[in-house]
Amino acid sequence: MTDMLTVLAPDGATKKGFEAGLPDEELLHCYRTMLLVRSFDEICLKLQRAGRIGFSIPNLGIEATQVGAASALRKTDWIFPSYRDFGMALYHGIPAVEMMHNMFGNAEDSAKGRQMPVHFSFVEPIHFYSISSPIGTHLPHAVGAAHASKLRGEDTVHLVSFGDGGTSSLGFHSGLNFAAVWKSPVVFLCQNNGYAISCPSEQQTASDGYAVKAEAYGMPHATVDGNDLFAVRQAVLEAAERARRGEGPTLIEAVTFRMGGHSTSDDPTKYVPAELVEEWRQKDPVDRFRRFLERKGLMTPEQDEAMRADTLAEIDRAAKAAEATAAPGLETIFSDVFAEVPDHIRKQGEFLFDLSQRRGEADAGDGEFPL
Ligand SMILES: Cc1ncc(C[n+]2csc(CCOP(=O)(O)OP(=O)(O)O)c2C)c(N)n1
Repeated sequence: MTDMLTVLAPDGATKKGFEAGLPDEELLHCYRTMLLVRSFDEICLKLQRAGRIGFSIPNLGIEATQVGAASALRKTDWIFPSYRDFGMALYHGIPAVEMMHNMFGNAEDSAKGRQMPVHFSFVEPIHFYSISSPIGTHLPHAVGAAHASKLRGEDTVHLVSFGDGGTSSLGFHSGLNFAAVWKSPVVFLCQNNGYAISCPSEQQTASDGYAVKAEAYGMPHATVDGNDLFAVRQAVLEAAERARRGEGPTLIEAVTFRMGGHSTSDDPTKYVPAELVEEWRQKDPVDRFRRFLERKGLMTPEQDEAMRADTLAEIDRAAKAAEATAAPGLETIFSDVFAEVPDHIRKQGEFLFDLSQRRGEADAGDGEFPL
């Protein structure tokens, strides 16, 4: 593999001469965001096991990649996330409750309960494009959006994040090819977390890593330690600056490891050797960053404990509020598609509302057209 950029050692020491270039409160915000992601995971796992939500995606081990990358972006930039990018949303101030509304698919969910859980989409405070389940389809979308913004004369960067498995998709090829030819302002962030569900990297590609694939498209690339928040941040900052200067896209490979299951439907003990998980636990991105903060005098064990309790309470409140929010109205099944509801859809709607009313499930007023 090509040289991998690392700044922060597992014991929290940084390379000689390294300057984080971030104020103390920003460093603490990065750490708190990673703790929020862990709390979100923990609570969602319990909710899913208790049958109160249908599904969730764990992020354990990937937090520094998400937060390091997000910290290098401006609020005016666009994020085209994978389904394992909770930290990017939380870092930019998307309230946890907004994400929980999606997990419960309730009336406050930005997709009105029509999406799977974890398929967040937000417009404010950062443009967070809807997560799509089909692997790799969002890469050409990001390139199209970036090209449009370039034509408008903006200096917006579009970061698109995907897994190692995503590099085997058609979207990866067409996305990278178009972006390089058009010099689109895109940062391609490949999160190489070792596995695509149960498919290990050595069965995913015969290349020497994933970053090198950029050479075939005529695009610069970088390989970074994905468990090192500063390394990811530095690579994304450089790629974003290049994009803003009009010099086009970059492919970054963040080498990291998913220490949990692919999703709540997965059992990784069936295919991930326990020794490998233990090896990566020693490089845990959250512990690493905490040790850095401790060395800098910004965090004591007591403060850490208090912050952990605080983030867990914040996510718990968010989950309770979302669970207490009503389900989307019946009419949302039919709304937002046609300006004028066609006759056959109207008939189906009337049949459904009538049935629901007879069963005592619909509220008065539900089902009034036009929707
Ligand atoms: C086009 C397509 N093929 C297959 C799947 C099923 N699938 C869901 S996630 C996944 C693995 C993706 O792995 P990777 O891109 O490495 O991301 P990671 O889950 O490791 O973050 C697959 C094959 C899918 N969602 N879309």
